[in-house]
Amino acid sequence: MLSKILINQGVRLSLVLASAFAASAITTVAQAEDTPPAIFGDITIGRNFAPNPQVRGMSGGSVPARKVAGRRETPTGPCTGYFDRNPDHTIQLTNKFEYLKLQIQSPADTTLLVSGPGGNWCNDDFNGKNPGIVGEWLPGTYNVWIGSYQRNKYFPYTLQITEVK
Ligand SMILES: [Ca+2]
Repeated sequence: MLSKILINQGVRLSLVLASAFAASAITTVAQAEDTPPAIFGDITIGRNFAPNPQVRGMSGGSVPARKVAGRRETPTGPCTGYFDRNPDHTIQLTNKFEYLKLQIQSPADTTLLVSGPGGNWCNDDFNGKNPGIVGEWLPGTYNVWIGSYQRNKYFPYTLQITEVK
């Protein structure tokens, strides 16, 4: 996890440097950029939440997904790839949702495990190579892991939650 955080800071630093460079070249560029989503951020949502929460992170780790999940297969998909031992995010739902969609966007092929009230759910390729989970969610705390296919290979991703079908 520590190495993932350090990599993230490196990525962020290079982005800051790149945008500073661009700003000096094009002086009219507005400085009021949107605040980027938190890295390894946690999410708390309740009824009628808005906007759709978004957090970032780095996928992967050294532990096979099936060991973290305690199984190879779940109703939402296979437990594949490698995770950290500790979750990348926690999500708190203050009420039940009849429908929520949690989706990952990454340039790499990533995997997903969500563990919370009612069980463990894995997924691999929900939308292209990006994993996601949709369905009914009970209130409570969920731990979320994002995995990579190769051990100790880290890839940037964005996690988003929406009620939009
Ligand atoms: Ca995948």
